[in-house]
This record gives sequence, structure tokens and C-alpha cells, in this order.
Amino acid sequence: MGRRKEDLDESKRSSGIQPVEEGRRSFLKGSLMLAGAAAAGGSAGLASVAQAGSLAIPESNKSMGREIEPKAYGMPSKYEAHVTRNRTDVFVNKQHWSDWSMTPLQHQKGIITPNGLFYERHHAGTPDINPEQHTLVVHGMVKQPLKFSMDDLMRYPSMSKFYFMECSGNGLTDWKTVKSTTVQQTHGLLGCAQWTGVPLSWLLDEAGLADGAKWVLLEGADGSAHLRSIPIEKCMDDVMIVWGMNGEMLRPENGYPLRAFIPGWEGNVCVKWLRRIKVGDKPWNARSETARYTDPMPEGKWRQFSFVMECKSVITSPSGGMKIPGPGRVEIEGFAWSGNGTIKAVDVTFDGGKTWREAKLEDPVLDKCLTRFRYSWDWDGGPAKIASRAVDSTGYVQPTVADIDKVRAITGFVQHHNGVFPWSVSSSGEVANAIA
Ligand SMILES: Nc1nc2c(c(=O)[nH]1)N[C@H]1C(S)=C(S)[C@@H](COP(=O)(O)O)O[C@H]1N2
Ligand SMILES: [Mo]
Repeated sequence: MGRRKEDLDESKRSSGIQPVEEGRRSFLKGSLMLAGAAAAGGSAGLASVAQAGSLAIPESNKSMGREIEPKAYGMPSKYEAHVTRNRTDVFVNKQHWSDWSMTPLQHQKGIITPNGLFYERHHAGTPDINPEQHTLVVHGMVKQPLKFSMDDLMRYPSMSKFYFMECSGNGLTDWKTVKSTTVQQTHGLLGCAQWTGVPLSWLLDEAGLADGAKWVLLEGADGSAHLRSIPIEKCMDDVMIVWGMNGEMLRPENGYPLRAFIPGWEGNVCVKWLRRIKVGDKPWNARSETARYTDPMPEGKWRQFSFVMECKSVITSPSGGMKIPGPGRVEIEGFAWSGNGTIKAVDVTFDGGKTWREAKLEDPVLDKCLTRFRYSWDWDGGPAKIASRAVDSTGYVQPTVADIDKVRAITGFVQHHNGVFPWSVSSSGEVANAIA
């Protein structure tokens, strides 16, 4: 499953935008004719041709705009009302307490998911918690049990880190059969934010770990009393107790006022509405560690504690449900991420994985964070099968579903789908889920 460097045709690498040499003439003759613009009437580059003469003055130039309100929480333009996080309509639930909504990745600009678009997954709905009454207790195998109010916690010097978070159920509907249409449905249990809080190690140090402390229990204050056991090494490494998300307090649905954040690990361990941290010498084997969030393996075995979200990527544009206007230049864009480190490279294919080209990574490329990639593709107008394949800083190459099938049992309600995800492009430009 090693990355085959010889697969990469270096001569076909994306060259980026060429400089304009002698003004408009050479620009027109150049290779930058764009599909959409060309179809719109023979203009060049990304724009349409402007008429010579005076520019029309728009209505908005002729009057005063909306006044500033004395106090308000700003909202997106009414013209962006189609950009929403959507409750799943593929794996449909009869009730909406244990349910999920998905991030519109096809609309995301840059690497940060806005809070109002960040996916939601909860087992018993969103509780309403007053931060003035909320407390966090640290107890169990510690020298001194501690109780913190939100004010107590927020008096520590805080730190802010950019990390992705992905539900291990992301993609579970689309392993081998096509169930979903859009990338929001196939990959939208994913988001990336700047998280603000304190390292868990500070709280554990303050309480003082007793000899033999090996695991830490995190429990939420919601109706599901969701709980997970985390090995002490991870807790002392990079686990955070967070109250901030993208510059503001957490939204109620993302754990307000306090949640655990476990970088690179499955979203399920990032316990929301956190009320209790208990230190012990073994895992608790809770429901989410036995009946759920375990992975079927060959020969009827089950794997417990599949914590890490392994290296993965997906093309978000063009993606399922979109239409390419016509042959010519198509800007391929997508995300890559790894729970084991940074993204080292992303390759893209247009022939269903026979040949691969190296995509361009967009700065910043951060540890355990969404990374943007892009590639300028000259589409000849024929049917194509496009996909991306990411490589992380450990050298791990994103596998195909067939690769995963060799080492795990992909039957039923299977989590941890990090397989290469193909989209088909028809000769009329329609893009569709091609996992089957
Ligand atoms: N208390 C509590 N924490 C929880 C959950 C929950 O139901 N209750 N769901 C988990 C799951 S499965 C995921 S994927 C993430 C989702 O976090 P988000 O809703 O902020 O995206 O929270 C996790 N933490
Ligand atoms: Mo999840």
C-alpha cells in the first residue's frame, strides 16, 4: 500500500496561473481559456469581457444602506441562506435526539468551519446548561479531588489550537453502495475550528495523580450521560478542556459551556457538556466502548478503542450533485487531514486511480487540522472518475475501500471509513458519487 512515486507524472503537475506576458492578446492565446467563461461567449480568463465606456452605477451606490444596530449578533447575507448544516436524510432516524447534522463542506471557504455550520452529533439532544451553575469535578485516583466553576477554569492562562474533529461514523452509509449524493452527506460529519481552553494535564497535575493511574473517564451532563475512557498518556499529552470555539464561547450544540477536546481522535471521545473527570487504573468499558464505537474485524472479532482518525481526504469541488459547465480548466479543490500528524502530500486521479498527479497544498498546513489542496485540471469533456489520496507525516497513505476490506470486516454499521472516495464525471459534466 506504499505510495508509488512513479505513479506521479511530474510533467503534468499543476503549474498554477501563468503570468500575462504581452497583455490581453497573448493572454487570449494562452492556455487559460476557462470552461465557464468560454461557454459564456468567448471571453478569456475567469472574468467576462468588460465593455469599454462608462461603468453603470448600481442602486446600492445611490442611497444609504442599513443602519448599524445598537447591539446584534451578525448573520450571513440572505443570499447565503442555502448554506446550512443539514440533518441526515440518508441514514434517517425516527426521532431527533440521537441524530446528526452535517457540515456543508462544499461551501466551506478556507480551513475553518463556522460555528453555525459545524456538524452536530448527540445521543440525547442538546441540554440547556447555565454556566453559572456548571461545575467540573476531578476525582478518583488523585491526591486531592477538585471542583471547578466555569469562572475558576477561565482564570487559567488559556491556549488556542486549530484542530479538525470528525465523527467515526463519517461515511458509514457509503462503503460499497451509493447512498449519498453530496459531499455534505458523505463527509459532513467533519469540521475544523480553533479551540480555546486549558490542557487537561494542568488540572490533573493540580489534583495530583495517584500511583497506578492509567485511564481517565470523561462524562457529560446531557441526557445520555455520555462517557468515554481515555489513556492517561494522551491526557497528559495534548487533551484540552475547552470553552472557546472560533473566537466565541462554544455553541450549546457543541458542548456549551465546557467540553473535552482530544486532538486527532474520533469525535465521540470529545465529551460535550463535561461535568466529571475520574482517574482510574483501567478503562470503564462503557456502552460507547463495547456495544458501540467498536469495529468488526475478520473472523468475528471486534476491535475496541479505535481512537485515531487516520489520514483521509476528499474532493469537495467538483463533488456530488454539481455540474461542470463544459470542457476546459476545472479547479479541483478538497480537504485532507490526519489524526496522526500533518498532511505531507495529496495526489489526485482522473482515471479512477490508474494514474495520479500531485496536488498543491495550501498554507497553513497544520498538525491534526484540515488542509486544503487544489489542482488545475484540463477536462477533455470525456467521462472521468476523480478522487484524491492523502499521505501524512508518518508516511501513511490513505487506503482504498478494497485495501481496508482486506484487514477489516466491512459489513453493517461500520465506522472509521477513511477510504479514497471517487466521484464520476459524465460527458455532460454531471458529478456523482462513484463509490460503488
Ligand atoms: N456528552 C456528550 N458528548 C458527546 C456526544 C454526546 O452525545 N453527548 N456525542 C459525541 C460524538 S459521537 C461526536 S462525533 C461529537 C460531536 O461533536 P459536535 O456535535 O460538537 O460536532 O461529540 C461527542 N461528544
Ligand atoms: Mo461521533
